[in-house]
Amino acid sequence: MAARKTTKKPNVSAEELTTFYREMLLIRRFEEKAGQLYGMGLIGGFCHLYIGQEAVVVGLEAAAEEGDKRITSYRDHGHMLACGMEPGGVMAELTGREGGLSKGKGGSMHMFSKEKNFYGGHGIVAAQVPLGAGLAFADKYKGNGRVTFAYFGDGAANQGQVYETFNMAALWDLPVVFVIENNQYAMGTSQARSTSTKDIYHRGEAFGIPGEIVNGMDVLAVKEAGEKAVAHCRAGKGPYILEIKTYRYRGHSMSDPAKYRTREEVQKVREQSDPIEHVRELLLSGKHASEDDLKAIDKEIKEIVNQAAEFSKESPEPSLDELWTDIYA
Ligand SMILES: Cc1ncc(C[n+]2csc(CCOP(=O)(O)OP(=O)(O)O)c2C)c(N)n1
Ligand SMILES: [Mg+2]
Repeated sequence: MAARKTTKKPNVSAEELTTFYREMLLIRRFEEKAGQLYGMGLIGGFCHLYIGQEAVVVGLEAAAEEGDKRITSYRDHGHMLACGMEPGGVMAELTGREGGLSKGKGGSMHMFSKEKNFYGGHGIVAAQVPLGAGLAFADKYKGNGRVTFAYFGDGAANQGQVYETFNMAALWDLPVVFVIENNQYAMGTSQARSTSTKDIYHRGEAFGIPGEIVNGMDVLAVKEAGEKAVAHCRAGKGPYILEIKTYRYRGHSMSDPAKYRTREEVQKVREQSDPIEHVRELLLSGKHASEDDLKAIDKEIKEIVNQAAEFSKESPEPSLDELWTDIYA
């Protein structure tokens, strides 16, 4: 686990730091609320929380431009919030209600937004990787200069289809950033038990795809690496791999007893590397914000999340007529 301390002085404005703080906090509070609603029986099925990994998606979104695309796994709520999808629509989808982004018919793992270029939300491990390359292929074909971020986990990185995709993406110089969110665990297996090497991005070398390791607990480091990767893709040089070392604080999903690691391990990361605490410290030590300013932001975010939760409870169940809409048959 990379420590959160940055050695160099951050080259970032107060405004941008505050935005990072706000965006990461929104994801954290949203996920905590989702956890509560799940505990109350208001969310059914699977629910994979993103707590601890917030700096990954917030940093990369800061490197993205209008029209760039993103696609990810089932651990997707943070990605949706970070690209600007409505918290109420996401939460109402979790509770399976009409106001949800998939009209309450998709749930936690299946949401999309054409407007925000968010292509899901995929429950099959690694399935989003070839789909992401397909999105990049379309953009290359159209010559529109867009880049796709294809996110996947350390566990997913052991799937064969990832390497078939690497081959084609490199062969055709596709503008895709492969983002390995290495949170050190798959469903119930640590990376050490399942993966032959400590670092995964090296596997790109076999296909001629460059890549690097990034400290995923430092949003500034993520943004910087993201900009480099995006510039590489936009210059027509083909794919790039970012292996972002991060950590998930909660279980794999809400039903995971997490017996494969100790509470102390989780506590240590929370205390020493928390990505939100990192930005909070930068804001305070740089005198960009006072404790009161941050309290006001906390209050504002809490209000947004409470409203999303209210909406997700009040929105009605989908009508039976909806059973036959949005299907191929
Ligand atoms: C093809 C396939 N195999 C197995 C599963 C069950 N499964 C769901 S998530 C997961 C682990 C994936 O771990 P990782 O890629 O590290 O992502 P993380 O959950 O850590 O974000 C597994 C094995 C699945 N959904 N799809
Ligand atoms: Mg993982």
